[in-house]
Amino acid sequence: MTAKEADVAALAAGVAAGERRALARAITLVESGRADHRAQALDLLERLRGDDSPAKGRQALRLGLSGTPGVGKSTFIESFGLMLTAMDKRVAVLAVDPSSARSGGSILGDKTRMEQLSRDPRAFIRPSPSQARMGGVARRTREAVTLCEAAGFDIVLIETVGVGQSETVVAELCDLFLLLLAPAGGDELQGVKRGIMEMADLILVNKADGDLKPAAQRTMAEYAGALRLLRRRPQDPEGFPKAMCVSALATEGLGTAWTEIRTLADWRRAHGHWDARRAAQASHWFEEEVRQGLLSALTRDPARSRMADLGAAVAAGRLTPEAAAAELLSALS
Ligand SMILES: Nc1nc2c(ncn2[C@@H]2O[C@H](COP(=O)(O)OP(=O)(O)O)[C@@H](O)[C@H]2O)c(=O)[nH]1
Ligand SMILES: [Mg+2]
Repeated sequence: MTAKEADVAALAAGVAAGERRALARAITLVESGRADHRAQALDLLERLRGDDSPAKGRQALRLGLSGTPGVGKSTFIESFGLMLTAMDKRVAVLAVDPSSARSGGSILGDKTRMEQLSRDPRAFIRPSPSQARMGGVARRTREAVTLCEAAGFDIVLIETVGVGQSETVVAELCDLFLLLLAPAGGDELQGVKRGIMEMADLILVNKADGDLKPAAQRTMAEYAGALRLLRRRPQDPEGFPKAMCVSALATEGLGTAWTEIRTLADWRRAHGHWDARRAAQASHWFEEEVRQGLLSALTRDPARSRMADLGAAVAAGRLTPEAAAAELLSALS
């Protein structure tokens, strides 16, 4: 065993033992763009899946959580997370944040709203990686989810800011998708895109407290109506997807939300939908890796210089664009 392999083996042991520092280092490793780190990251993930790893077969409940800025995601994660850790559950929080390149990571800035949870020894909060592009962030987040699972976390919360594209990505990472909404006037219903409604397993109308309570209840009723109009999905038992009211601030409705989540998760496990979804997600990420790998191969030699030569030939009229593309692609495959 080389020194590097021994390092990775030690890291795998640390992750499998549930050590938070080892987990943080492992996530940093999978997020790295360096080729040697990538090889180590793949080695690490393989070791954790291996027959002799204590982490083999561990599964967390992966919960996606989406909502526009200000609806109360951070406040919800704090309250909901603390409720779960008080039940002796271990909770990890990750983020897919398409805007983090500019803001420097949403969760990091929000740690003030997750003050207690971030100090809780049963919790692990990881800010979203900065700089990388959307696709890249999501691919590495999937690996981070896997690492949290291997570290024995019971629940992995994957937060995203609702901007359309990121929900689709998070839906490919989670077992259940929660959509957090704020109380609003009737015409706001159109503000949530149909495609996002169709992804939701549970719609939580937050801020159902004080003066906002009646508006929250109206909003909830409107969404419950809208959900009934959607096409029935095979992965849902009677009554799902569901809309309900919560207050993250007053910690109301969170226990009920947890019960609904477990009911749905148990039903899907019992009826084969859980495994089927994970299998479909694995295929999706395989294809995504291939696509991204091919795109990045185009930015490196020999493909890059071949592309430049062929591009010049096309510009000079010596080759048609189609013939040049076919030539490049056949060299790649
Ligand atoms: N009244 C009320 N305010 C809330 C609730 N949850 C969050 N807020 C407030 O809404 C604002 C945005 O919350 P935050 O958690 O940062 O939202 P995020 O941008 O989705 O992460 C803050 O001022 C919170 O105090 C709630 O349940 N009730
Ligand atoms: Mg926030």
